[in-house]
Amino acid sequence: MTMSTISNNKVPETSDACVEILLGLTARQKHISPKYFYDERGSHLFDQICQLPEYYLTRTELRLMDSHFDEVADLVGPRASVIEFEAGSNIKIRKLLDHLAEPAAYVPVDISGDYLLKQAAALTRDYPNVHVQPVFADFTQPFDLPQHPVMPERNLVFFPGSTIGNFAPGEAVELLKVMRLEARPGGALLIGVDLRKNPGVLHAAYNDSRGVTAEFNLNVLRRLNTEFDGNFDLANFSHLAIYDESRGRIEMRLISQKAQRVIVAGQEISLAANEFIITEYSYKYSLDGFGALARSAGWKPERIWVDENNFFSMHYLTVC
Ligand code: AVJ
Repeated sequence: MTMSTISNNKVPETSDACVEILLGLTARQKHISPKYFYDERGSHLFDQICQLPEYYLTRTELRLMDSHFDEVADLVGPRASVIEFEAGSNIKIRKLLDHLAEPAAYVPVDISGDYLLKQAAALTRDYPNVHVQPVFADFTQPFDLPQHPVMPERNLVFFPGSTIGNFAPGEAVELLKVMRLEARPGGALLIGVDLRKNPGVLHAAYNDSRGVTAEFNLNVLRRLNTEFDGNFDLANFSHLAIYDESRGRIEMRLISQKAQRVIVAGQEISLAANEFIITEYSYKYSLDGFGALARSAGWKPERIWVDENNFFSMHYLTVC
C-alpha cells in the first residue's frame, strides 16, 4: 500500500502538549483545550453524544447533506480534491465522495496519526479512483499539500460538524484564512456551522439527561491521569455547560467540588471549592454573523442551506 505521508509539516510533540496543559491549568482562568477530549474513549463517547435525542447537531447536518449534496456536487464540479480539516466522521466524507463527480483526491489533515491512517486505508480500499493522501499537520498553520496523479480541477476544503465553533471568532478568522490559502485560487469551502437559538435547546444539548456529555467532559481528566501522570479524582469534579447568550457560546466546565490539590505532569495545581476548568467553547453563529466572519477571511459566500428549525447551517463559499 502506498500510504506515504507528508513529513515536512509541523506536528506537535508530547512535551509541547505538557507545556500547553500546564499553561492552561496554571492560568488565572484554568482551561484545557477541547482537542484533548478525543482519545479512544473520548471519541467513543462523542459518537454516543451524536446519538442523543438532545444533541441535534450531527443528525441535522446529516439530513442537510442528504438533501443538498446533489446541489453541492453541481457547484463543485468534477475532479475536485477534497481537503478535510480534522479527519472527522467517516460517514460524512463518504457521503460527500459518493455525490461528487469523479473526485480526484481526498486529503485528510490531522495531528493524530493512528486514526488518520486507519481511516485513510479504509477509504483507499473503497474508493480506488480517489487518491487518498493523509497529511499530518497542525492545520491552524499553513501546511504543504501533496501532489496527485490526476490534477484536481479545484480544491474543496471540507469542515463539517461545526468544529469551527471551538475557535474564538478571532482564531476562527485565522483558521478560515489558512483554509483559503490551502484551497488556492478557484477553490471552495464547505463548512457546517451551528446556529444561535433558544438557550433551552442549547442547554439540553450540552447537559443531556443521560449524562453522556458529563462523562465525555470528565474523560479529559482521566486522560490527564493516564497520559500526563495526573492524579485527578473524577468524583471530585462535576460537569456543567452554560450558554453565554451575549457571546453566543456554550462553555463546558469541570467544577471542583471542594478545595483540592492535584498533581499533573509533575506540577501541583490547587483548586478552590467551586472553581472551574473550562474545557471547551462552542460558538454559535447567526447566518449573517458567520457570513461576515468568512468574508473578512477572504471567502465569498455562495450558498447556505438551513434545516426547517433554523438549528444548523451548511455554507458553500469560494475563494475571492
Ligand atoms: C465537535 C466541537 C462540534 O461543540 O458541539 C459535543 C463537541 N462538546 N458536546 C460541539 C461537543 C460537547 C462538539 N463539536
